[in-house]
Amino acid sequence: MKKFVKNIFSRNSNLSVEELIRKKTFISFFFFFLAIAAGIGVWKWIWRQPLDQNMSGAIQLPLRSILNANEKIFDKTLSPNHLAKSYPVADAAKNVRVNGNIGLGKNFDPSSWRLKVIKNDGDTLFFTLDDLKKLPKTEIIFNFKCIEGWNQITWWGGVKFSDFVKYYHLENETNLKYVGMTTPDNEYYVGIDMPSAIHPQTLLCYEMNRQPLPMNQGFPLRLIIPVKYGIKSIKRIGTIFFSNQRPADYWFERGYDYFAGL
Ligand SMILES: Nc1nc2c(c(=O)[nH]1)N[C@H]1C(S)=C(S)[C@@H](COP(=O)(O)O)O[C@H]1N2
Ligand SMILES: [Mo]
Repeated sequence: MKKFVKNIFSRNSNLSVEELIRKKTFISFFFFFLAIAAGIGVWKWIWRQPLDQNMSGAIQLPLRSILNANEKIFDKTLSPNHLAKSYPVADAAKNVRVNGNIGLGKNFDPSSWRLKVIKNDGDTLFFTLDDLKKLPKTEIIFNFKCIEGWNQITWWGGVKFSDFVKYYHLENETNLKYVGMTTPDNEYYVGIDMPSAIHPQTLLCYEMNRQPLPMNQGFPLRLIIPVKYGIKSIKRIGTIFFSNQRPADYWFERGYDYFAGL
């Protein structure tokens, strides 16, 4: 044993082939376990760190700083400035996946639904689905991507958010930095940066596969925002508001990236 320890620290040229093999094997394993221990150490350290209280309060500060760094790189380079790829009708899924159902409670009364838009002068506007259908209709077939890892090519129709705000002269509102949207029961809510909201592919959507939105897809109106992950495509919009502060965001509060850009 003493000899073996001595061999570890002696020059390779003084060792027999067998001793050299034993030495190298030992050193490899030593660093292998050291790397594992370091990994576990860093992992434990992260979990002991304080939460990002002034942000979401949901994840440890070191993890939040990594998300913030990513955000600096990708926020400006990706989402608002590019078009998501579109596909032919033949590629669109017939059986469209239903994922989240938060905010799609059973107590919903379609006949009393109105889209509520809170203006920044304090005025509130209300729209029926027919009001929205009178505006120019835009369709998009794109690859819908969920942060959980699945994706699906799907076909949607509605009015561009940018057309909607133009038509109803919401310029004072779109000069602000963010749009907030919530379900009628306020159970699900998203915040969207304005460049992504007025992106030409962002729709207030009322059709799927040329049919009215099914209930579980957010009837009567959902957001379709192809430059973001699915978490931002809120189903069943009740209220829209505008702000320079980041509106509350359901998945941000649970530790996800605020922008969720693609
Ligand atoms: N109201 C509401 N909207 C929602 C969700 C939800 O749980 N509730 N889930 C989001 C997530 S995580 C995804 S991936 C998409 C899924 O849309 P789909 O059900 O049409 O596939 O909706 C988003 N919009
Ligand atoms: Mo998702």
